[in-house]
Amino acid sequence: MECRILSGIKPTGQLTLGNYIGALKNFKNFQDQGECFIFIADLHALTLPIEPDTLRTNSRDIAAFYLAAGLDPNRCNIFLQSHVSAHAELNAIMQNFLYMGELSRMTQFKEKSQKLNQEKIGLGLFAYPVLMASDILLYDATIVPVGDDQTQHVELTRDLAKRFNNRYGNVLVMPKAVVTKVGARIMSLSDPTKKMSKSDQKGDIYLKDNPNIIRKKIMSAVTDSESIVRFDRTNKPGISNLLTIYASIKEISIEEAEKNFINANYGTFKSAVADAVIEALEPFQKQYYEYLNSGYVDLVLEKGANRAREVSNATLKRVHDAVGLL
Ligand code: ATP
Ligand code: LTN
Repeated sequence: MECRILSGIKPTGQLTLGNYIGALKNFKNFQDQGECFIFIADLHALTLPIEPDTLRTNSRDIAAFYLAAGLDPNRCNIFLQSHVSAHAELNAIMQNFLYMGELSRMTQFKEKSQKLNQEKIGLGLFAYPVLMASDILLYDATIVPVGDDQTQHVELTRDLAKRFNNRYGNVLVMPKAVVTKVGARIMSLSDPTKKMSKSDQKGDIYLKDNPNIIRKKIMSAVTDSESIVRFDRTNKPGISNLLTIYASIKEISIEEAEKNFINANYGTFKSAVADAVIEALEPFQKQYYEYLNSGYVDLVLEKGANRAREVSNATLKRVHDAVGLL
Protein backbone atom coordinates (compact mmCIF):
# COMPACT_ATOMS: atom_id res chain seq x y z
CA MET A 1 0.00 0.00 0.00
CA GLU A 2 1.28 3.48 -0.79
CA CYS A 3 1.86 5.62 2.28
CA ARG A 4 -0.75 8.00 3.61
CA ILE A 5 -0.12 11.58 4.68
CA LEU A 6 -2.49 13.49 6.91
CA SER A 7 -2.63 16.97 8.35
CA GLY A 8 -5.14 19.64 9.31
CA ILE A 9 -5.63 23.22 10.38
CA LYS A 10 -8.37 24.32 12.73
CA PRO A 11 -10.57 27.20 11.56
CA THR A 12 -10.25 29.24 14.75
CA GLY A 13 -9.24 32.55 13.16
CA GLN A 14 -7.51 34.30 10.30
CA LEU A 15 -4.57 32.24 9.07
CA THR A 16 -1.18 33.74 9.80
CA LEU A 17 2.22 33.73 8.18
CA GLY A 18 3.12 31.12 10.82
CA ASN A 19 0.44 28.76 9.48
CA TYR A 20 1.67 29.41 5.94
CA ILE A 21 5.34 28.75 6.63
CA GLY A 22 4.89 25.99 9.21
CA ALA A 23 2.10 24.12 7.46
CA LEU A 24 0.32 25.30 4.28
CA LYS A 25 3.32 26.01 2.11
CA ASN A 26 4.74 22.52 2.66
CA PHE A 27 1.61 20.47 2.10
CA LYS A 28 1.88 20.42 -1.69
CA ASN A 29 5.28 18.71 -1.50
CA PHE A 30 3.68 15.66 0.06
CA GLN A 31 1.27 15.06 -2.82
CA ASP A 32 3.81 12.99 -4.71
CA GLN A 33 4.78 10.91 -1.70
CA GLY A 34 1.52 9.04 -1.20
CA GLU A 35 -2.19 9.58 -0.75
CA CYS A 36 -2.80 12.90 1.01
CA PHE A 37 -5.61 13.76 3.40
CA ILE A 38 -5.56 17.43 4.29
CA PHE A 39 -8.57 18.52 6.26
CA ILE A 40 -10.19 21.41 8.10
CA ALA A 41 -10.38 20.59 11.81
CA ASP A 42 -13.74 22.27 12.39
CA LEU A 43 -14.70 20.07 15.36
CA HIS A 44 -11.44 21.14 16.98
CA ALA A 45 -12.38 24.78 16.46
CA LEU A 46 -15.30 24.28 18.86
CA THR A 47 -12.93 23.62 21.77
CA LEU A 48 -12.86 27.37 22.42
CA PRO A 49 -15.87 29.70 22.04
CA ILE A 50 -16.47 30.72 18.43
CA GLU A 51 -19.35 32.44 16.61
CA PRO A 52 -21.20 30.16 14.15
CA ASP A 53 -20.76 32.61 11.25
CA THR A 54 -17.08 32.98 12.00
CA LEU A 55 -16.62 29.23 12.01
CA ARG A 56 -18.43 28.90 8.67
CA THR A 57 -16.38 31.69 7.06
CA ASN A 58 -13.07 30.43 8.43
CA SER A 59 -13.77 26.88 7.28
CA ARG A 60 -14.39 27.89 3.64
CA ASP A 61 -11.40 30.22 3.85
CA ILE A 62 -9.05 27.40 4.78
CA ALA A 63 -10.35 25.25 1.93
CA ALA A 64 -9.63 28.09 -0.52
CA PHE A 65 -6.19 28.62 1.05
CA TYR A 66 -5.40 24.92 0.62
CA LEU A 67 -6.20 25.17 -3.08
CA ALA A 68 -4.23 28.42 -3.44
CA ALA A 69 -1.27 26.73 -1.76
CA GLY A 70 -1.15 24.23 -4.61
CA LEU A 71 -3.14 21.31 -3.24
CA ASP A 72 -4.66 19.49 -6.18
CA PRO A 73 -8.00 17.78 -5.45
CA ASN A 74 -7.02 15.02 -7.86
CA ARG A 75 -3.98 14.15 -5.80
CA CYS A 76 -5.09 15.25 -2.35
CA ASN A 77 -8.33 14.70 -0.43
CA ILE A 78 -9.47 17.99 1.07
CA PHE A 79 -12.40 17.72 3.46
CA LEU A 80 -14.13 18.96 6.59
CA GLN A 81 -13.64 16.89 9.74
CA SER A 82 -17.32 17.22 10.68
CA HIS A 83 -18.41 15.74 7.33
CA VAL A 84 -16.78 12.44 8.21
CA SER A 85 -18.53 10.98 11.23
CA ALA A 86 -15.85 8.35 11.84
CA HIS A 87 -13.74 11.06 13.54
CA ALA A 88 -16.27 11.52 16.33
CA GLU A 89 -16.91 7.77 16.51
CA LEU A 90 -13.26 6.77 16.85
CA ASN A 91 -12.87 9.58 19.38
CA ALA A 92 -15.53 7.93 21.56
CA ILE A 93 -13.52 4.72 21.61
CA MET A 94 -10.04 6.19 21.91
CA GLN A 95 -10.90 8.40 24.87
CA ASN A 96 -10.67 5.25 26.95
CA PHE A 97 -7.05 4.68 26.02
CA LEU A 98 -5.54 8.05 26.88
CA TYR A 99 -5.15 9.05 30.49
CA MET A 100 -6.08 12.28 32.25
CA GLY A 101 -2.54 12.58 33.60
CA GLU A 102 -1.13 12.54 30.07
CA LEU A 103 -3.68 14.99 28.75
CA SER A 104 -3.05 17.44 31.57
CA ARG A 105 0.65 17.60 30.61
CA MET A 106 0.01 18.82 27.05
CA THR A 107 1.58 22.23 26.49
CA GLN A 108 -1.21 23.43 24.21
CA PHE A 109 -3.80 22.58 26.86
CA LYS A 110 -1.79 24.30 29.59
CA GLU A 111 -1.34 27.45 27.50
CA LYS A 112 -4.92 27.69 26.31
CA SER A 113 -6.58 26.77 29.60
CA GLN A 114 -4.44 29.23 31.56
CA LYS A 115 -6.27 32.09 29.83
CA LEU A 116 -9.70 30.76 30.89
CA ASN A 117 -11.77 30.87 34.05
CA GLN A 118 -10.61 27.60 35.67
CA GLU A 119 -14.22 26.62 36.44
CA LYS A 120 -15.12 26.85 32.76
CA ILE A 121 -12.49 24.83 30.95
CA GLY A 122 -14.39 22.73 28.41
CA LEU A 123 -13.93 18.98 28.41
CA GLY A 124 -13.29 19.20 24.66
CA LEU A 125 -10.24 21.42 25.18
CA PHE A 126 -8.84 18.92 27.66
CA ALA A 127 -9.60 15.94 25.43
CA TYR A 128 -8.36 17.71 22.27
CA PRO A 129 -5.49 15.24 21.67
CA VAL A 130 -7.89 12.27 21.68
CA LEU A 131 -9.75 13.69 18.70
CA MET A 132 -6.48 14.61 17.02
CA ALA A 133 -5.16 11.08 17.53
CA SER A 134 -8.39 9.73 16.04
CA ASP A 135 -7.95 12.03 13.00
CA ILE A 136 -4.53 10.56 12.37
CA LEU A 137 -5.18 6.90 13.15
CA LEU A 138 -8.33 6.70 10.99
CA TYR A 139 -6.27 7.13 7.82
CA ASP A 140 -3.40 4.79 8.75
CA ALA A 141 -1.26 7.88 8.19
CA THR A 142 2.47 7.31 8.53
CA ILE A 143 3.44 10.93 7.80
CA VAL A 144 1.94 13.87 9.69
CA PRO A 145 3.36 17.23 8.56
CA VAL A 146 3.02 19.79 11.38
CA GLY A 147 4.70 22.78 12.97
CA ASP A 148 6.74 21.93 16.05
CA ASP A 149 3.98 22.96 18.49
CA GLN A 150 2.05 19.86 17.40
CA THR A 151 4.77 17.22 17.78
CA GLN A 152 3.75 16.56 21.38
CA HIS A 153 0.27 15.60 20.21
CA VAL A 154 1.67 13.29 17.54
CA GLU A 155 3.91 11.65 20.16
CA LEU A 156 0.86 11.04 22.30
CA THR A 157 -0.88 9.52 19.27
CA ARG A 158 2.05 7.13 18.93
CA ASP A 159 1.79 6.17 22.61
CA LEU A 160 -1.91 5.53 22.11
CA ALA A 161 -1.34 3.37 19.00
CA LYS A 162 1.27 1.33 20.85
CA ARG A 163 -0.97 0.88 23.89
CA PHE A 164 -3.93 -0.15 21.75
CA ASN A 165 -1.90 -2.57 19.62
CA ASN A 166 -0.36 -4.17 22.70
CA ARG A 167 -3.83 -4.91 23.96
CA TYR A 168 -5.57 -5.88 20.70
CA GLY A 169 -2.90 -6.90 18.17
CA ASN A 170 -1.69 -5.02 15.15
CA VAL A 171 -4.71 -2.82 14.47
CA LEU A 172 -3.40 0.75 14.27
CA VAL A 173 -0.65 2.12 12.06
CA MET A 174 2.17 4.04 13.77
CA PRO A 175 2.30 7.70 12.59
CA LYS A 176 5.30 10.03 12.60
CA ALA A 177 5.40 13.82 12.78
CA VAL A 178 7.38 15.51 10.02
CA VAL A 179 8.48 19.02 10.91
CA THR A 180 9.98 21.42 8.35
CA LYS A 181 13.65 22.19 8.93
CA VAL A 182 13.38 25.97 8.76
CA GLY A 183 10.26 27.78 9.90
CA ALA A 184 8.68 25.19 12.17
CA ARG A 185 8.02 27.95 14.69
CA ILE A 186 7.43 31.51 13.53
CA MET A 187 7.24 33.91 16.43
CA SER A 188 5.08 36.98 17.03
CA LEU A 189 6.52 40.21 15.57
CA SER A 190 5.61 42.17 18.68
CA ASP A 191 6.86 39.57 21.18
CA PRO A 192 9.35 37.24 19.48
CA THR A 193 9.45 34.94 22.50
CA LYS A 194 5.84 33.92 21.77
CA LYS A 195 4.51 31.81 18.89
CA MET A 196 2.67 33.68 16.14
CA SER A 197 -0.82 32.27 16.56
CA LYS A 198 -4.09 33.01 14.82
CA SER A 199 -6.08 33.19 18.02
CA ASP A 200 -3.69 35.72 19.51
CA GLN A 201 -3.78 38.70 17.17
CA LYS A 202 -0.98 40.99 18.30
CA GLY A 203 2.17 40.77 16.21
CA ASP A 204 0.64 38.56 13.55
CA ILE A 205 0.85 38.82 9.80
CA TYR A 206 -2.39 37.54 8.34
CA LEU A 207 -2.50 35.80 5.01
CA LYS A 208 -5.18 38.27 3.94
CA ASP A 209 -3.20 41.39 4.90
CA ASN A 210 -2.50 43.72 1.97
CA PRO A 211 1.11 44.59 0.99
CA ASN A 212 1.09 47.96 2.79
CA ILE A 213 0.00 46.41 6.07
CA ILE A 214 2.50 43.58 5.72
CA ARG A 215 5.32 46.07 5.14
CA LYS A 216 4.23 48.23 8.05
CA LYS A 217 4.07 45.25 10.42
CA ILE A 218 7.50 43.94 9.42
CA MET A 219 9.14 47.38 9.57
CA SER A 220 7.89 47.81 13.13
CA ALA A 221 8.83 44.30 14.31
CA VAL A 222 10.56 44.27 17.70
CA THR A 223 14.33 43.73 17.39
CA ASP A 224 17.36 44.67 19.55
CA SER A 225 20.01 47.37 19.67
CA GLU A 226 23.03 45.44 18.40
CA SER A 227 22.55 46.37 14.72
CA ILE A 228 24.06 43.16 13.41
CA VAL A 229 21.92 40.72 11.45
CA ARG A 230 22.82 37.35 12.89
CA PHE A 231 20.90 34.31 14.12
CA ASP A 232 20.81 33.93 17.89
CA ARG A 233 17.43 32.84 19.22
CA THR A 234 18.30 33.50 22.86
CA ASN A 235 19.83 36.95 22.63
CA LYS A 236 18.29 38.17 19.38
CA PRO A 237 14.84 36.56 19.13
CA GLY A 238 13.37 39.30 16.89
CA ILE A 239 16.15 39.28 14.28
CA SER A 240 16.31 35.47 14.40
CA ASN A 241 12.59 35.30 13.72
CA LEU A 242 12.87 37.64 10.72
CA LEU A 243 15.82 35.59 9.41
CA THR A 244 13.71 32.44 9.78
CA ILE A 245 10.83 34.06 7.89
CA TYR A 246 13.18 35.21 5.12
CA ALA A 247 14.98 31.87 4.83
CA SER A 248 11.81 29.81 4.72
CA ILE A 249 10.11 32.04 2.18
CA LYS A 250 13.22 32.04 -0.03
CA GLU A 251 13.76 28.34 0.65
CA ILE A 252 17.37 28.82 1.68
CA SER A 253 19.25 27.95 4.89
CA ILE A 254 19.55 30.38 7.81
CA GLU A 255 23.32 30.62 7.11
CA GLU A 256 22.68 31.68 3.52
CA ALA A 257 20.14 34.23 4.71
CA GLU A 258 22.66 35.66 7.19
CA LYS A 259 25.25 36.00 4.42
CA ASN A 260 22.87 38.17 2.39
CA PHE A 261 22.79 40.77 5.16
CA ILE A 262 26.36 40.87 6.49
CA ASN A 263 26.70 44.63 6.25
CA ALA A 264 23.03 45.57 6.20
CA ASN A 265 21.38 47.74 8.84
CA TYR A 266 18.07 46.67 10.35
CA GLY A 267 16.03 48.99 8.09
CA THR A 268 17.46 47.46 4.92
CA PHE A 269 17.11 43.97 6.32
CA LYS A 270 13.48 44.44 7.35
CA SER A 271 12.67 45.94 3.99
CA ALA A 272 14.11 42.87 2.24
CA VAL A 273 12.07 40.58 4.50
CA ALA A 274 8.93 42.57 3.67
CA ASP A 275 9.68 42.33 -0.08
CA ALA A 276 10.12 38.57 0.19
CA VAL A 277 6.89 38.04 2.11
CA ILE A 278 4.86 40.29 -0.19
CA GLU A 279 6.29 38.66 -3.29
CA ALA A 280 5.28 35.22 -2.00
CA LEU A 281 1.84 36.19 -0.71
CA GLU A 282 0.57 38.33 -3.59
CA PRO A 283 0.00 35.53 -6.14
CA PHE A 284 -1.17 33.25 -3.35
CA GLN A 285 -3.82 35.78 -2.26
CA LYS A 286 -4.98 36.30 -5.82
CA GLN A 287 -5.58 32.57 -6.22
CA TYR A 288 -7.27 32.36 -2.85
CA TYR A 289 -9.87 34.99 -3.85
CA GLU A 290 -10.45 33.29 -7.19
CA TYR A 291 -11.14 29.94 -5.52
CA LEU A 292 -13.25 31.46 -2.78
CA ASN A 293 -15.57 33.16 -5.26
CA SER A 294 -15.81 30.28 -7.70
CA GLY A 295 -18.12 27.80 -5.93
CA TYR A 296 -15.45 25.19 -6.63
CA VAL A 297 -14.63 24.87 -2.93
CA ASP A 298 -17.87 23.05 -2.07
CA LEU A 299 -17.32 20.52 -4.84
CA VAL A 300 -13.80 19.85 -3.65
CA LEU A 301 -14.99 19.35 -0.07
CA GLU A 302 -17.68 16.91 -1.16
CA LYS A 303 -15.28 14.81 -3.23
CA GLY A 304 -12.72 14.82 -0.43
CA ALA A 305 -15.26 13.73 2.19
CA ASN A 306 -16.42 10.82 0.03
CA ARG A 307 -12.95 9.34 -0.17
CA ALA A 308 -12.23 10.16 3.50
CA ARG A 309 -15.38 8.25 4.55
CA GLU A 310 -14.30 5.21 2.56
CA VAL A 311 -10.89 4.99 4.21
CA SER A 312 -11.92 5.98 7.72
CA ASN A 313 -14.92 3.64 7.89
CA ALA A 314 -12.67 0.71 7.06
CA THR A 315 -10.38 1.59 9.98
CA LEU A 316 -13.31 2.12 12.28
CA LYS A 317 -14.60 -1.35 11.39
CA ARG A 318 -11.20 -2.84 12.23
CA VAL A 319 -11.27 -1.11 15.61
CA HIS A 320 -14.87 -2.19 16.31
CA ASP A 321 -13.93 -5.79 15.57
CA ALA A 322 -10.81 -5.59 17.71
CA VAL A 323 -12.50 -4.25 20.83
CA GLY A 324 -15.58 -6.47 20.53
CA LEU A 325 -18.29 -4.11 19.33
CA LEU A 326 -20.91 -6.05 17.39
P1 ATP B 1 -4.53 28.67 17.41
O1 ATP B 1 -3.96 30.02 17.61
O2 ATP B 1 -5.99 28.65 17.18
O3 ATP B 1 -4.06 27.66 18.42
P2 ATP B 1 -2.54 28.19 15.43
O4 ATP B 1 -2.29 29.48 14.72
O5 ATP B 1 -1.52 27.71 16.38
O6 ATP B 1 -3.97 28.16 16.06
P3 ATP B 1 -3.23 25.69 14.21
O7 ATP B 1 -4.52 25.51 13.53
O8 ATP B 1 -3.10 25.16 15.58
O9 ATP B 1 -2.76 27.20 14.24
O10 ATP B 1 -2.07 25.11 13.34
C1 ATP B 1 -2.12 24.74 11.98
C2 ATP B 1 -0.74 24.35 11.56
O11 ATP B 1 0.08 25.51 11.51
C3 ATP B 1 -0.05 23.37 12.51
O12 ATP B 1 0.70 22.44 11.76
C4 ATP B 1 0.85 24.26 13.32
O13 ATP B 1 1.97 23.56 13.80
C5 ATP B 1 1.25 25.30 12.29
N1 ATP B 1 1.60 26.57 12.94
C6 ATP B 1 0.78 27.35 13.67
N2 ATP B 1 1.41 28.43 14.13
C7 ATP B 1 2.69 28.34 13.67
C8 ATP B 1 3.85 29.16 13.80
N3 ATP B 1 3.82 30.29 14.49
N4 ATP B 1 4.99 28.77 13.19
C9 ATP B 1 5.02 27.62 12.47
N5 ATP B 1 3.96 26.81 12.31
C10 ATP B 1 2.81 27.14 12.89
N1 LTN C 1 -4.05 20.16 16.43
C1 LTN C 1 -3.68 20.75 15.17
C2 LTN C 1 -4.76 20.65 14.13
C3 LTN C 1 -5.05 19.23 13.90
C4 LTN C 1 -4.19 18.28 13.28
C5 LTN C 1 -4.90 17.05 13.32
C6 LTN C 1 -2.93 18.36 12.70
C7 LTN C 1 -6.16 18.57 14.29
N2 LTN C 1 -6.09 17.27 13.94
C8 LTN C 1 -4.32 15.88 12.82
C9 LTN C 1 -2.38 17.18 12.19
C10 LTN C 1 -3.07 15.96 12.25
C11 LTN C 1 -3.34 22.17 15.46
O1 LTN C 1 -3.76 22.72 16.42
N3 LTN C 1 -2.58 22.69 14.60
